[in-house]
Amino acid sequence: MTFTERLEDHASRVERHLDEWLSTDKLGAVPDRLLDAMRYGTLGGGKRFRPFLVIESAALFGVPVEKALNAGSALECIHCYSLVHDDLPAMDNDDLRRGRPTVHKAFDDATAILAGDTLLTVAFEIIAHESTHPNPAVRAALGLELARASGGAGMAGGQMLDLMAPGKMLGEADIRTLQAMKTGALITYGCVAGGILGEASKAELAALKTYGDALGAAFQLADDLLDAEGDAAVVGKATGKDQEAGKGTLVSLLGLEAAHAKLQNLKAEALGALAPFKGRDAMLAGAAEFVVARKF
Ligand code: GRG
Repeated sequence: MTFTERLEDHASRVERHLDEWLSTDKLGAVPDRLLDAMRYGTLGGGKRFRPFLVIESAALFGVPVEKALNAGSALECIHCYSLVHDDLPAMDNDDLRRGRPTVHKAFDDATAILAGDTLLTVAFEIIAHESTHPNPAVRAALGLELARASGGAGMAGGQMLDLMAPGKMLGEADIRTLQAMKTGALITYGCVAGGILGEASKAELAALKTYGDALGAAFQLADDLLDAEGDAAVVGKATGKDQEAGKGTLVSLLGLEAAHAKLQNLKAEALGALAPFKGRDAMLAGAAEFVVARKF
């Protein structure tokens, strides 16, 4: 199976799993409107790249796909919550997401806030459920790392730094820190979570973290390059949405050529970190190639 086929195959399994979890059967008496908004913001779109990382990192240790679906779906709930909140008028104020109206446009702002809040809590409900792993210590480790990745020193903190960025002269180290928190932390978590599920050794977990950190940085840089080059093609210079908003990106700081070179270096770093898994790392290596080559 090629990388793309595997990505799509896992995405359909994650979709079905999320469809099952986001129901009153699993969650209890969630009001219809809230559940509808949560389902709207989560189902029917997205590459499901983060669950892919959980599933494939776990597979390194012989964990079958179905045993990684809870952790992968929990991570996707956090990702979808972040998108729902990021799209709100108080943040990025976007009308479209995944090719259709954002949750606050399809419902209303208050419902979108609650849908995001509830997806965040559902993630931890899924992790804590005994079907995630028979060993409670493994479930606790998954929950602890997920809280760290998504919280104040992770994604939410990175979003705060991003909101404070306009008007500041951020240097390369500041931008890397911001992006590692805002975007990278969940990607790194995806890789480390697979190792936790597979009861990997400390050295193996460290290798997965190094791989995830480089992959996350590459993911954000590729996103910034797409943003810049989409507009650059029209106006002849890098003026993407984030740059118009006054947010520093590595592309605006370094220029297109150096940013492309950095992207290649990050890919090499990610691939290098997979050395301990030689012979069984094809899908994670494919993920690094995919991130660097992606056009959407
Ligand atoms: C609101 C707490 C809070 C955090 C928001 C995720 C995020 C933090 C902001 C999104 C801003 C953004 C567009 C960043 C670029 C990288 C990114 C996260 C892209 C979207 O992820 P994909 O490409 O999306 O995996 P799909 O739709 O495939 O799931």
